[in-house]
Amino acid sequence: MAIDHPPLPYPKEALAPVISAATLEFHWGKHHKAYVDNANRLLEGTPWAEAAPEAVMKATFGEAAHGAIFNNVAQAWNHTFYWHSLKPNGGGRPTGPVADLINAAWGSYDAFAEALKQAGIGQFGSGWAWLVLDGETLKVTRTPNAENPLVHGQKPLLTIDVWEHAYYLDYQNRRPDYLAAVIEKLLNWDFANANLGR
Ligand code: MN3
Repeated sequence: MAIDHPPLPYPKEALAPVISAATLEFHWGKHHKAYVDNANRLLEGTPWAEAAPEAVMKATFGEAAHGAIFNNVAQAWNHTFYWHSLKPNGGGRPTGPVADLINAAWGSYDAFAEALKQAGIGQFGSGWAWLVLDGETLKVTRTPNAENPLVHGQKPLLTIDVWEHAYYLDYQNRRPDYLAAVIEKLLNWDFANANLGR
């Protein structure tokens, strides 16, 4: 199964001013595309050439000999998931079943939002902040580099990219400001509910 580079689910200008068209032009058009191209090149001729990306991630995670395959396949997956984790005029309080699970886990939306922001701030260097389903409970987690919660048996519901290329053109070094704005204005709760699947 070739790894694909799907179009953004909205126009490049649609997330401004939180995330500019220039950031999406580079982030989706160059960074994400490079991961997809590298993943397909690296997978060619391996036992995983026809495998689903989730299966490739689980098979190669933590295997030093397959580090490049894991990194590029996971980065391709993570970026597609990230684009869908955002939407124009999103953010703020969740709706649907995920709202009840957030209240059960954190007591309030505000406590959840702060936990997600702190996960992104606390990820030293490159990585991701996630909302995941772990068993029957929602958790906020963070992963370094390309790592994806699927390899730990968790189900991703939403993610925020905290690599510098995600925010540097718009926020320079102000990662907390980027996180706050994305959480307040862009998170796609419809996508979170669809991933929750209940
Ligand atoms: Mn990125």
